[in-house]
Amino acid sequence: MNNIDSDNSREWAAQAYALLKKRQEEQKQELQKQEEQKQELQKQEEQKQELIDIDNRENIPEQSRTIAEPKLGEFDDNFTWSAMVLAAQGKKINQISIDEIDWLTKLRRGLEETRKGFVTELLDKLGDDPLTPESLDDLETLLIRADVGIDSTDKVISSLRTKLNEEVVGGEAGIKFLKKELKLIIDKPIKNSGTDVLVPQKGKLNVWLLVGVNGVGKTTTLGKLAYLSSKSNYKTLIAAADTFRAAAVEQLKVWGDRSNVDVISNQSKNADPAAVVFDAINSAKKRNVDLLLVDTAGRLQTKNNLMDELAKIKKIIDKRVPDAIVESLLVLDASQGQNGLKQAKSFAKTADLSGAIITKLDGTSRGGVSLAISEEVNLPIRFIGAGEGITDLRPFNSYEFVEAMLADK
Ligand SMILES: Nc1nc2c(ncn2[C@@H]2O[C@H](COP(=O)(O)OP(=O)(O)O)[C@@H](O)[C@H]2O)c(=O)[nH]1
Ligand SMILES: [Mg+2]
Repeated sequence: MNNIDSDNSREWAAQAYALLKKRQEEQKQELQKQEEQKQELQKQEEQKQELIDIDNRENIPEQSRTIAEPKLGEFDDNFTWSAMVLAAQGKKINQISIDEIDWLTKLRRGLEETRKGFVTELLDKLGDDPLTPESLDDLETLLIRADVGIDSTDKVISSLRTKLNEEVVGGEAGIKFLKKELKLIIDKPIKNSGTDVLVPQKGKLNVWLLVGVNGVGKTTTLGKLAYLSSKSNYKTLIAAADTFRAAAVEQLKVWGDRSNVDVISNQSKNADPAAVVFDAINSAKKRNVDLLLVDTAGRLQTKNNLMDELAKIKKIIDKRVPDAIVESLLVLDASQGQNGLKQAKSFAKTADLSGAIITKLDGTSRGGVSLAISEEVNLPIRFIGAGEGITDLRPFNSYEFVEAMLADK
């Protein structure tokens, strides 16, 4: 951002805040009005039917499956920073939503640990002085410590070195240059894929397989994706193809319930995952589903089986819906750092991946691993998760990610 400290952008943020506040107030009043009307109607109904059966009335499903939408917080540094990140991407004041502000606030907070041993120290070291070869050595150490990976670090440092040979680079300009270089690294596989943001294609069946080792957050991510997808009006279905863990189906059903998405499963012990996918595809075709999300097992100790299983699932999809658009998304836990990178490399060898989803960016100091995944495994990052809540997942935006990772407060 080139205008981060200018009065203009603070003024801009203040105006955006005022507008959101007003909108929130109006929504509240509208909801209240609706509630009053509903109560009035109910009262009239009750008066009409004196014989109303109280028990039955209690059985009417509550409409309270709604997820708590994010609320507008204080007009503070978080808001201002988030608003400025949006402004720098060309958003107009009236295009900003509380959802976006809430997410950016979460992302920046989530990356605090990654940032702590990094930007703060870097800024301390650089101060306002121009960059020197020694400060590049420091930067190199910091990047490696933040799990950015050797290859990405080398790339960034050598670009900086070239720049230093040509001109004097001040501390602030150095950070700006660094952000640009990091963004280039993350953007490369995204550009190569030809798709900036992954969304289901309308008029076709899109099948997204979530793969990865146990505990990285596949099922949780799938739940969040189901919510995002159905909220965006894609007809969505879930296939519970992790038949290995008994609790996996129940866990998925809870997520499905929250986002009003059906779950296709097979309760019998050791059911064949490919058979579950088979059933789910039939069901998806019948219902004209846009997006079928497939949860898979992730036990590492029997890795060959796991890969065979994935291959079998893919074969079924190819056979049953040859024109389906299939995405194999590797889910990675950012807090596992270099270990996650190793997993990614091993999966990439055998599982024919098309993208990555990075989870648990909240509270880890290893958020930099996202760069290593882009550079060393060449996978486009499609979504990132920063929390256990249903709204804590968003399509990946490299600009926002790098800004959050290197935010200077
Ligand atoms: N803090 C945090 N926890 C997460 C996130 N995603 C998943 N988890 C937690 O990680 C644990 C394992 O998740 P699960 O979805 O069951 O992983 P799976 O074995 O890959 O399906 C659960 O306790 C989740 O709540 C995230 O983005 N942030
Ligand atoms: Mg799971």
